[in-house]
Amino acid sequence: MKLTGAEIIWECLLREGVDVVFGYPGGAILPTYDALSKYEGKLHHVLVRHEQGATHMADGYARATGRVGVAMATSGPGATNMVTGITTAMMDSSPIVCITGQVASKYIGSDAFQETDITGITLPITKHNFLVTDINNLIPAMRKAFHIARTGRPGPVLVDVAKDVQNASIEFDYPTAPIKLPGYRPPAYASEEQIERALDLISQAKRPLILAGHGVNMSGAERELQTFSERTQTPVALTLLGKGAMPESHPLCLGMMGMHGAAAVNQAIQTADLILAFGMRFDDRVTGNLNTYSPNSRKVHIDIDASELNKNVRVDVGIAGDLKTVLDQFIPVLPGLEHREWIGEIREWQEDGDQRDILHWDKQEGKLYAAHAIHDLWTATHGNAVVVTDVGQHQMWEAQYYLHERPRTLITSGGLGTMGFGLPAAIGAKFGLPNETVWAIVGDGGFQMTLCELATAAQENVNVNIGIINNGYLGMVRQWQEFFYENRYNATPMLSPDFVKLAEAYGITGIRVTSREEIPAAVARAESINGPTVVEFRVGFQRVRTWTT
Ligand SMILES: Cc1ncc(C[n+]2csc(CCOP(=O)(O)OP(=O)(O)O)c2C)c(N)n1
Ligand SMILES: [Mg+2]
Repeated sequence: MKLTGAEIIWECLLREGVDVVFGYPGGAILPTYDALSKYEGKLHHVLVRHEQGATHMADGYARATGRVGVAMATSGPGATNMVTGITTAMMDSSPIVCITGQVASKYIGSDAFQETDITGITLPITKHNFLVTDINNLIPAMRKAFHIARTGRPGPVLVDVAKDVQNASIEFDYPTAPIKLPGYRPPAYASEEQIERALDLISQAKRPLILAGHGVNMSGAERELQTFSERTQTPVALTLLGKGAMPESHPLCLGMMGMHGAAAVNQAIQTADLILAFGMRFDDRVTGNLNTYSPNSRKVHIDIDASELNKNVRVDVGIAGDLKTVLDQFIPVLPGLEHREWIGEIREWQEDGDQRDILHWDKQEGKLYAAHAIHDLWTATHGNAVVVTDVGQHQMWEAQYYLHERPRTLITSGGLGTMGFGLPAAIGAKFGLPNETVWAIVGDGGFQMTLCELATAAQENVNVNIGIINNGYLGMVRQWQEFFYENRYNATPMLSPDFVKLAEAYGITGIRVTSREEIPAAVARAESINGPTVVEFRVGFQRVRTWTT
């Protein structure tokens, strides 16, 4: 049967298991939008309000489900509006496929209306990209895009399809053979020698520590991690994106490391004699000064991306492989160990530090603070919600005060730190996980960057709860001004609209919370409404706990 390029795009999406596409139309992608009528009922298209939102929704969907998220846009400004979302996905290894229309192939290079070289622009921010100017290349490009996005170290892939290709027709013959790409062979296993060398270090260690990152969640290695930790009695520290890799209620789970991590966890890293880094990449927010980072430890690093090994931190054993596969290789040969003294030492540091102190010392003032809001949201949701954050202090308070028991229940922009991520990513997450309670936790600043997506949430009646932590400031920046710029608050006090009225303008219920007592009822009310809800938490300004080296 002959199909147009436009129809082939949708056929390929269906064959890749895509059930929702987040997008925005325009001239160069219009043939594809026109063909959408044929696919009604098979696949849902969500009309976003800005193409950045489409990419964050695809990203949120991907992080929530482990499946590939899909965003679609037109050429030129539509495509360039995707750049921030693509970079966000790239930095956090999130598998998305972005499909953009391009001007007709004969106009490419002529500065045609809405022409931009989006494959050139996105070269450094995609795992791979394709420009399709011949309909015979369309099916291979679509199949390769999904294969590349989801295999190995996942990441964003862009397919730019010229308008004449969307209009052309060919016989639709969808290949079933597995995709082979020369030079692309994601590593899977550890060698026996690597396992033996690592086992030697594990048996000798007195103060071992596992650093668990995003890779644990992405490769689905939570059970293997827990078995490894319990068998060898090795405590586990989490990166921000590693939250959920191990239940935070588990006695061997210490919580978050790094700049906004717990002091005891960072002290454990500095004191350890063996670091086992699983699916993490020694980001500077985790290590601080590399010259003084964990100076007395031997190091074993397992990561799917060989280029991460010895990139920031030199390691004794570097294993390029899929974390779940490699941990499965270790488990049958792991010795049963005890590290009572070491664990006892860490417990003492934890008691000294009492990371939840803010909840006690300012309680008397009767004021509402962000830490209260997040802590009480954690209690009210029984720690069981999928939380999608924006970027800033509220993000770090979430990481400190909302304890996660399950993988993929914290979705946050770690690597790029993209303000404006929270609301659209939460909408995407809810599409992926319709049966989960989803909370977006956003700041007054970041929310205003993408709040146009409230209209998307309203039009689609997405059941997402939006908690705005309104401290009247670009709080995280103000905090840096306090630390390093002698309290000169240039460009950080921020006026906001009346968020309750704003929600109402979109036909969304808005709830205002000004005291701690109101939180449980507000959360219950928001969750009882089948559709989007905005809860504004009016909080006093506070500094978020920070660790400096
Ligand atoms: C797109 C973008 N622009 C600027 C920044 C720098 N930045 C990081 S946190 C922050 C303040 C965020 O303010 P708000 O959203 O109110 O959250 P709060 O820190 O107050 O909780 C800024 C401006 C950023 N991360 N992303
Ligand atoms: Mg703020």
